[in-house]
Amino acid sequence: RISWDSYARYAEIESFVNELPTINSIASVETIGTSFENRKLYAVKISTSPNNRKAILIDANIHAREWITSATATWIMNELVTKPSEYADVLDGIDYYIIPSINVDGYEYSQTTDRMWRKTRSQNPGSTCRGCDPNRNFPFKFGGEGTSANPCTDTFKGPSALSEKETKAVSDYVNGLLAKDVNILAYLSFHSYGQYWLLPWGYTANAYPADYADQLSLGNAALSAIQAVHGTRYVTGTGADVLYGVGGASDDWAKDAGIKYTVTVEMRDTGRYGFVLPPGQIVANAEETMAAVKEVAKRVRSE
Ligand code: 0X9
Ligand code: ZN
Ligand code: ZN
Repeated sequence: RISWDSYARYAEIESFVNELPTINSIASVETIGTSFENRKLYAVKISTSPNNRKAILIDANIHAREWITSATATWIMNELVTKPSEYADVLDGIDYYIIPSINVDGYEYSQTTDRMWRKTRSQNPGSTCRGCDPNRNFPFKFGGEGTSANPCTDTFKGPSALSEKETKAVSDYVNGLLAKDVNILAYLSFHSYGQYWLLPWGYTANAYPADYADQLSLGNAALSAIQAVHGTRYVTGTGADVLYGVGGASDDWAKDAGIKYTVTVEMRDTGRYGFVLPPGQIVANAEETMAAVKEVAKRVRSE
């Protein structure tokens, strides 16, 4: 079992997700692929009804060093699976598809060798530098703003879109759900840090989808919900207006694929500890994130 008073190793995350269906049959686990170093990649579905309903998809840990994101994803799973009646307002009418860690090789490397590792761990032909930035490796605006062609940089886009087994697994999984008519209305990509609720479009500044008013209204509702829990203040706006333009990111790719609400959630903090968020903040961060998820569920349910 994971305790959420420290950051779990990937082996613990694996045994945790595989245990969930034995705790409550509302959870089911699927292996969605394997990593470059052959670790299994998982998605957990949490659903209180056999009818194919509206769905929210969550991914975490695209970036290796952003440990709080997988800790939060597993905490959310645990709450929903062990206390479903407490979370009736989250579970009613909505199915959850949660990927607890995408960049598992990078995550383990950041645990054992280099705490600040960000990328995957794949080998780049002709270079001794490893990995590419999975959040520059998706097919939408691949190679655009904020991306690098140099394998030795932290924003290396990779040799081609979906060159990484990990991004390919996510893309295949999401496309597979959409092909099965799973009605994914929201896609939350968990990152850290900065306390931002980033909306599309993120590939360039001053670009807004036609439904931006809806995006912003959900963003503002999420901000209030987050602040109500522990007073934590987030900022919302497009990824490119608030931070910087990024091509090949998962958020814009999901929006382009037709998912209405796509958000990059940059969790705690604003820089005091940065990526090295003390484990004592895991639960508080997860609680306020759950409040935001509840707000998203409320919105999605009425769409
Ligand atoms: O640079 C990123 O990939 C994200 N920030 S992080 O510090 N977690 O690396 C922000 C991506 C926001 N999305 C877009 N701008 N498309
Ligand atoms: Zn990130
Ligand atoms: Zn609390």
